[in-house]
Amino acid sequence: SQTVGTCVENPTINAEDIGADREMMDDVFDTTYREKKGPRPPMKIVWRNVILMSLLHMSAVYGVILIPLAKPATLVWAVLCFMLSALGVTAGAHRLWSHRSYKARLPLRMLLAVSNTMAFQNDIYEWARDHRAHHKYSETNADPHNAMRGFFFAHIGWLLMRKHPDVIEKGKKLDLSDLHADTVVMFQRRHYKKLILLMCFVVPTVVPWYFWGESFYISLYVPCLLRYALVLNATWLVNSAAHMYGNRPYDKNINPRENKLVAIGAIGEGFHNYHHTFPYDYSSSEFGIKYNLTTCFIDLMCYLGLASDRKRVSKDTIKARQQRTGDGSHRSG
Ligand code: ST9
Ligand code: ZN
Ligand code: ZN
Repeated sequence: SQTVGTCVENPTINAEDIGADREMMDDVFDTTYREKKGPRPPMKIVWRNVILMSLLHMSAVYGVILIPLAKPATLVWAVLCFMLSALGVTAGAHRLWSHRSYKARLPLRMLLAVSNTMAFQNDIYEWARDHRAHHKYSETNADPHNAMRGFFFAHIGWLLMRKHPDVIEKGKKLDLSDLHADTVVMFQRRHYKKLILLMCFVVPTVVPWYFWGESFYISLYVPCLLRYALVLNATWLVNSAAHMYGNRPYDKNINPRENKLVAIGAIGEGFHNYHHTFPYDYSSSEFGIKYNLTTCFIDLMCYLGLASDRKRVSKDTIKARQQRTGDGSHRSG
């Protein structure tokens, strides 16, 4: 098959591998990009973020201690909030808005934006902009959570300091026209502060306290703060652990790996060697719904007529790629 676009320099990647017939292509790894020479600019720590993240994680530990005192309904609610916020990130910010791996009708986009706001991981626009940079300039200084800077930086460190200037310079050249054209994305961005206050903090806390008389502190520390910290860390593990530990059956030349534990915690987002090799696959994995609640959710939405155009990589393309560039650890299921 023919060699295309940014991959001209890499003869092992072909048109099917990158889904070259897509409308949005700025999540494809740019093999021509070279890290700039010279010393890294000084690290500028943002102490406000260090303090807030420390407080959040201390509150989460307190939340764990309170779990045995919580009412069963509160625990069910906490799990529901976890699932909703997680789907807002995986099915929403990630597979829909960053990669355009399927299409979603307005009611589903609204639901995903509400769930995404509950996850408070920056607005969808900013998340997708950073994420496209992460794929296109993967593991260079233009990747916001460049895993070459170590586990801590890739996990949380990148949110505690100013961005590397290369992130902003290369990020400004990304095609984000589809996000600008999405009224749901732009509405969420415009009203983000008010909306996170409501969806990430007020709703998770007030529901158990008001509807079944849970104590205010348990409502605040378990479904709100502990749940928020857990969703954040499950997400960050994709950037840290899944860029370091696991096999590389599809491309041994890149660092992202297949990590089943991360996949379970991140509801289907741990098959990261596959995902960086074929970023447009709506399942983010070769194996469909296996360990992949997000794929189950998108399939259900399709069944209900709220989603369509799920993009999938053909078995032949996967096989050819895995034989050409894989590390030999590929299994068929
Ligand atoms: C959070 C995000 O946690 C997590 C994302 C994880 C991604 C995971 C991906 C893995 C795959 C998916 C798996 C999902 C699994 C889910 C599992 C669920 C169970 N391009 O940022 P600023 C420009 S957030 C172009 O302030 P600083 C732009 O003009 C947690 N331009 O830079 C921008 O202005 P504007 C909660 C860019 O000053 C301006 O620069 N949130 C780009 O260096 C300034 O931008 C926090 O903790 C770009 N890429 O500050 C807040 N970037 O935006 C953390 C920037 O107006 N953030 N520009 O257009 C901050 O405080 C700051 O961003 C900072 C950097 C201090 C980190
Ligand atoms: Zn990655
Ligand atoms: Zn991705």
